[in-house]
Order: sequence, then C-alpha cells, then structure tokens
Amino acid sequence: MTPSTLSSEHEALLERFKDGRVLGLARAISVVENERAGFQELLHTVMASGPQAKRVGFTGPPGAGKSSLVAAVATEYRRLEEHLGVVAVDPTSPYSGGALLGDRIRMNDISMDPGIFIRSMATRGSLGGLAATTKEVVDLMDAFGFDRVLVETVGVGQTELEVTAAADTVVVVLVPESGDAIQAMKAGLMEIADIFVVNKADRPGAPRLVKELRQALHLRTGSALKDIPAHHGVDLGQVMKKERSTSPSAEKPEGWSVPVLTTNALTNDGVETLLETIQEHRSWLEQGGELERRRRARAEIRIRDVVNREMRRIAWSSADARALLARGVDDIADGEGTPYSAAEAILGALLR
Ligand SMILES: Nc1nc2c(ncn2[C@@H]2O[C@H](COP(=O)(O)OP(=O)(O)OP(=O)(O)O)[C@@H](O)[C@H]2O)c(=O)[nH]1
Ligand SMILES: [Mg+2]
Repeated sequence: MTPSTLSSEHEALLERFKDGRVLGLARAISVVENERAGFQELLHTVMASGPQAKRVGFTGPPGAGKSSLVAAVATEYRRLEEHLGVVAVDPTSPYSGGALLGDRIRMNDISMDPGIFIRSMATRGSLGGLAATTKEVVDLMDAFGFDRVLVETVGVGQTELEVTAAADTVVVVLVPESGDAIQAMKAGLMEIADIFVVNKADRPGAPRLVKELRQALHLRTGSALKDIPAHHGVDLGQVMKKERSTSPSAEKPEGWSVPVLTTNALTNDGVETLLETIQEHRSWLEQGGELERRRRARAEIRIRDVVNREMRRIAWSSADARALLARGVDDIADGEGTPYSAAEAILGALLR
C-alpha cells in the first residue's frame, strides 16, 4: 500500500483536496464511505502528516439536542473564524426518518457558510455509535486542514463509547427526560465523558439531574471517601481506587474533574461556557501528555480496524475459503459438522 499506486483519477482528486477545494473533500469522503478501489491508498497519502485538528465528540441519547447543540457550538466557532468539519452519524433505528431530516434542517442554518463542511452518515445497522467508516471520514476532515472537527453520534448503550475512538474531547449530552445519573453510570457514560452537558435546561428536572451527576462523579473519583478514616482496617478510598483500576479510565491521569454544565441549545444559553470548558480541556490534554496518550490509543484502534478489514477481505476473496464455506454449510445441513469445524477448515486452508 504505497502512494505510488494511486490511480490517475485519485491523483486528480488528491490535487483538489490538497488545494483545499471542498469538492475534493466531498469526493474523497464518498470514495472512503463506499470503500471504492484505492480508498486505503488515498487515506494513507492524506494522513501522512498525522492528526492536527481538534476533535470534539458529542454523544448522548436520541433527541437530547445534540444536533442543535453542535449547530450552536459550530456557529460560535465560526464567529471565532475557525474552519470546521462536522460529521453527524444519523441513527438507522426506528427514530431515524424525522431525525435525519431534522439534522439537515437545523444544520442548514450554518451550511451555506464555506468555512464549514457538514457530512451526515448512516450507522450501517449498528444501533447508534459510529458507522464503520466514521473514523476515516473524521481523519479525512482532519487531513483537509480544518481547525476543528465536531462529531455527533447517537447511541444507547455501549456503542456510543466508540466516539472516544474519533474524538480528543468527549461531550456527553443528557436531558432531564433521558433518565437519572444512575442510568448514565450504567450506560458507561461516566467513563467516557470529559464534559457533561445537561441540555434543555429550560425543562423541569434539569437542576436535579445536574445535582445527581455531580454527586455520582464525586463518588466515582473517590474524593467523597478520601477523608473518611480507615475503618476496621478497610480504607474505602483505597477500595474505590482498586475497583477503578480495572476500568480503562483508570489510566487517565489525574487532574481533570469532569464538569457538569447546562445549556439551552435553542437560545444559546450556556454555549459560551461550553466553548470555554472545551478549551480548558484542550489545554489540559496538551499539557499533561494526555493528548499524546489518546492519539496513541486511537492509532492502535485504527491499525486493528485496518488489519481486521483486510483479513476479512483476504479470507473471503480466497476461492478455497469460499469452497470450504459452501461445504461447511452442506455439512451442517447434513448433521455432519458445526460452524466451528467449518471455520477450522477454512482457517487451516488460509494459514497453510
Ligand atoms: N426546549 C428545548 N428543546 C431543545 C433544546 N435543544 C434541542 N431541542 C429540541 O429537541 C429536539 C431534538 O433536537 P436534536 O438537536 O435533533 O436532538 P439530537 O440529539 O440531535 O437527536 P437525534 O440526532 O435524533 O438523536 C428538537 O425538537 C429540538 O428543537 C433545548 O435546549 N431546549
Ligand atoms: Mg442529531
């Protein structure tokens, strides 16, 4: 996979891309999204200079106001003359129809501006989370030279945790209607949030959710327990710490306490504070070495993704493997095999 294998069509595309022409970016995204021949070489070429953009992810339950908030935040960044890429991952779930249209309409307010490029993507089957190629589209936007890339993902449960694989800073957007802090904890949102936003702060229940989230965060960091003297030889603070060390976030360095902010995405209340907080998080990321750590973690995920995809492609483009697949299906139908015996035969042939 070397740049020299770029087709002449992609060479031309690349030229437009490097000239900063939006058409080049749009074409590159569609090549990548559709996994057209040569898309990996194209990505390899544009990603050579490494990540530059500030990436901010917005995630949370359907209807929390993520798109509205992203639009408000983007408008503010444009006022500061930043160039922005926006990737919105639309749900393919039953919520979709209107929501998809809704994203377009609301984001339209800002989409006539040449300093911003918005791309909506489907999630391809998985409920919420990131589409298979979202990370690559974010990489393209980064390589295109945007100062900042905003990524909106919808998720309910584990899939939204994937946003960490695309963003440096993760903003978790909740609303009073989305449940209490315990639910947020169970969904793993405490682990991935760098900033909590309680949106629709105009609705009843917002102050209560803020309070609950703060209490839950306080408990989680063990700071609520660290002043309690060890009792019967058991130091609760230590116990909490030990438990935490089994979770991935335990590797996060100390020094960032997750703030809980409130916004009203329709009136812009709280949006300025959100921008300031994102900036503070950025400084913390850059100063403490955490940005480097996150980029390394992301690089690992991306390498695994590419290898996994290539292995699948290599496996199923092998005529031997396909023949053994067909035979395995017959064997199972005849009661003479299982998926495991078939898989063993296929892997044996591939690795021979
Ligand atoms: N009252 C109130 N309504 C809001 C606020 N923010 C968004 N909304 C409304 O909430 C609805 C959902 O907003 P979206 O921005 O589409 O929410 P979303 O989280 O992007 O939704 P999905 O992408 O479908 O998951 C819309 O009708 C918005 O107008 C807010 O701060 N206050
Ligand atoms: Mg949305």
